[in-house]
Amino acid sequence: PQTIYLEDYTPFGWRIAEVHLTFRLAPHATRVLSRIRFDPAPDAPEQDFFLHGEDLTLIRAAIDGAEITPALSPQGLRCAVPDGSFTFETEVEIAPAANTALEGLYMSNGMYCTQCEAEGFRKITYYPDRPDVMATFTVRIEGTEPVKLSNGNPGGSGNGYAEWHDPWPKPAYLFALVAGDLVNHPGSFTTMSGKEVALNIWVRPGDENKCAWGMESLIASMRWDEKVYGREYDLDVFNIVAVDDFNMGAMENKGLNVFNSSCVLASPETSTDANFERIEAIIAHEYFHNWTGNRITCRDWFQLCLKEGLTVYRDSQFTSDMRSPEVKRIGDVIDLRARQFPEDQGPLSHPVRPESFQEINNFYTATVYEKGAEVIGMLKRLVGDDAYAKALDLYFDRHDGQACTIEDWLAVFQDSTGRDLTQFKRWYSQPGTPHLSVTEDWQDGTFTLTFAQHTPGQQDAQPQVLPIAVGLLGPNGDEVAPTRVLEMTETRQSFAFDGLGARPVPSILRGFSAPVVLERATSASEKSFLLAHDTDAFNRWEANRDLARACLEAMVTEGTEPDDAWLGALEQVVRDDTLDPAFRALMLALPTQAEMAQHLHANGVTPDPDALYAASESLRNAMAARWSGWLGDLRAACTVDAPYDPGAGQSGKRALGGALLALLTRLDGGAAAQAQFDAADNMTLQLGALGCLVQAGTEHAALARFAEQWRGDRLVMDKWFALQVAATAPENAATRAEALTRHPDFDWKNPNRFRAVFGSLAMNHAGFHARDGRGYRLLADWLIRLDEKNPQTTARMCSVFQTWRRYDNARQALMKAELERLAAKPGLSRDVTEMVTRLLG
Ligand code: DPP
Ligand code: ZN
Repeated sequence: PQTIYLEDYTPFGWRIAEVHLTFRLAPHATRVLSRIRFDPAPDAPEQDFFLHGEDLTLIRAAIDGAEITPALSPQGLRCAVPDGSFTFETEVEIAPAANTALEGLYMSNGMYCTQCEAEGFRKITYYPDRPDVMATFTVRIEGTEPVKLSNGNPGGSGNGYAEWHDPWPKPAYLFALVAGDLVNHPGSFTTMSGKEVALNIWVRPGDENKCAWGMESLIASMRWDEKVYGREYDLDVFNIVAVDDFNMGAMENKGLNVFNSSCVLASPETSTDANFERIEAIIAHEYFHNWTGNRITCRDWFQLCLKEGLTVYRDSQFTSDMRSPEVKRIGDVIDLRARQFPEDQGPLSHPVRPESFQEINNFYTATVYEKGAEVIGMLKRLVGDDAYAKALDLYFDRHDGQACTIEDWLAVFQDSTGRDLTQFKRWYSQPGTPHLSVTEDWQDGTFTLTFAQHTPGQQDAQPQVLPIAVGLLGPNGDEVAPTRVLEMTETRQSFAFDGLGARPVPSILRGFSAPVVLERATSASEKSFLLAHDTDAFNRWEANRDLARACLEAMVTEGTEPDDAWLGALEQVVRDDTLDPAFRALMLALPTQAEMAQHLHANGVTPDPDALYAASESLRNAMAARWSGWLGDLRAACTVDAPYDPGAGQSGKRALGGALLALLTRLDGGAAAQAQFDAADNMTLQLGALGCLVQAGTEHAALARFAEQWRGDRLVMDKWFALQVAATAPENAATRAEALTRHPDFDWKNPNRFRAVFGSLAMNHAGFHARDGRGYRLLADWLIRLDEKNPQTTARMCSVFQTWRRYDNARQALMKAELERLAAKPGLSRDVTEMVTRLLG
């Protein structure tokens, strides 16, 4: 496969004012007619006329009305064109019903839909399919489907046709078309300047009762973006469509967002609190893209973080405002460590702005998205909130309607703050997770912290700009120096705090102010002190997490008993009614076995998945036994006596109650869980109880009843598939996953269902890493099979092998053999070829 390089960028030789498209829909033979006016671009280098096009049957092509015979290749079309402006017309035929890759125009349950990001539009018609070519689109859809949607505002419609016009110039990746037998959940929003916008969530008949939350979240997002960023919506309508077969979470097509149904449909009976929160966040994310992504887009795909890092950052601000900022921050850091750290520290490591790729779909990663958002958070911490707000105003003013680069983004900050961001820019170009070590010194009332940074595995890494938020606590636990952001720019750098009466205890990297690994040799007693007293909620949680990791590490490597002192300190927090229940639930959650494997590996210890599983079980049993006196009462106190509400208040209580139930189950063999399961009137309680029963091994009847109750609900059945693989004992995981692949409802071509089984297998750490290699083999068998239908989802799932070099030689050999078996498969997709090559490289 060909490698594309950032440094090879050249602008397209023509400009497009307007695109006219006509679709004559038919499942196996859809005709797409396009008429495009091309004008020479004044500053572009001279070049051949080339349009992308893949899997298209060309019926006819013409320039200024005269038919031509262009040269065709599997990548596109080339032909001679006149010197000045000209009109280019094509008619192509495509087969959406045969499109299982779910890129371009495809069908899901009889409904037509599209996914064009990143390079799907070239599977619809011949076009310069690159984000820096922006044009207005006029679209006519002909077909018998009752609902026919595209971007922009509705135009004429009548018997068998509908027209749409999008007045905002956009790149082709934001094109969308949907047609089918759909029903809508309507809403409306009045913008800050008094414009009325019609809102709709379009779903399959039967799903109408699952749209209210999505609509509420959309309206909240629109209001928030006006209030916080001053951004107003710019069309007469905003449509969202739910699609069952979708590779990603959702897509921000202009005025017509398309969502994986799992990321928009919600009802209390069928969705958990976590689902509700995630839906709220994704609706916001896609809506926020209207400005950060659509009005201002990316020059090329290397700049993906320009829109994604910023939009993830914006959606995290939104969630913090809607819920608890502390809880959101802790959740984000858990997620960053679980998904981005392994990527950054393994063979898939790449900069936030990659410099080369073979298949861009492989770079929709946690590094581009989540580390990209961390970089924005650091920038804001460094320049301050007011300067950030000013810079964003300038960004929108200066670049509206343009396709931009990271250089443009940073120039806005440089120009509006006067700050030199040359060194800061390394965050976009240097891969790897920096490690930050710290030593301290105390003399004559002055406390000095000396930091050193280095990035393991990256020989060429230059020192990064690190905003290190630090506060100091006095011996009695009072804060003696409030949070101050230290700006570290050197490899080694000291910062002094003077005028102190007694040696303080430092609270370092508050709020996780930079995405680094903090290496600090602190005593357990100091961590317990921070756990008890830190005024920074994140660091309080972090102290607990450190203690939990240390405890599990000692249990695994030295065979010690669980740490009494820590459990005592943790108990205080968990039972402290003045604290947010959601925070207490997070404190109660142990590091996952995968997190422990990462931690041990960083400490030079080869992780043994079986030993990690055993230690985590025995720690949980010890917690349950030790706290048996109050677990039941505290759980009872978490009961919600009000109609279901997915907001932070109730869901925090249910989260704590659920964590306590999991411990109680270790004492009562599942009696309380069974009772909760039987009485549950919402999915959070029902699924939480079922998970406990699976863990206890007493789930048989409940699983059957659950399946009976929810047979007709695809999204709930995904949970049924996922839970039994994720929560079962490791020795059963692969067997169970394998058995589920033979279940009549295992529709493996549906990405959600495939991920339900195999994503969950990978999450069952000791089960996936079964010593005999069954887990690896089963997954590889299915990846080989799925690649023929859906390369994108297959490639995405390959990343579960990214940590393969952490494990013992025997497991490494087994994983390597499976990767080599995948690599050797004839006809392997470009997507998976690139992934496997990088994994093995
Ligand atoms: N651009 C999309 C998103 O992140 C990709 N699925 O929202
Ligand atoms: Zn996005």
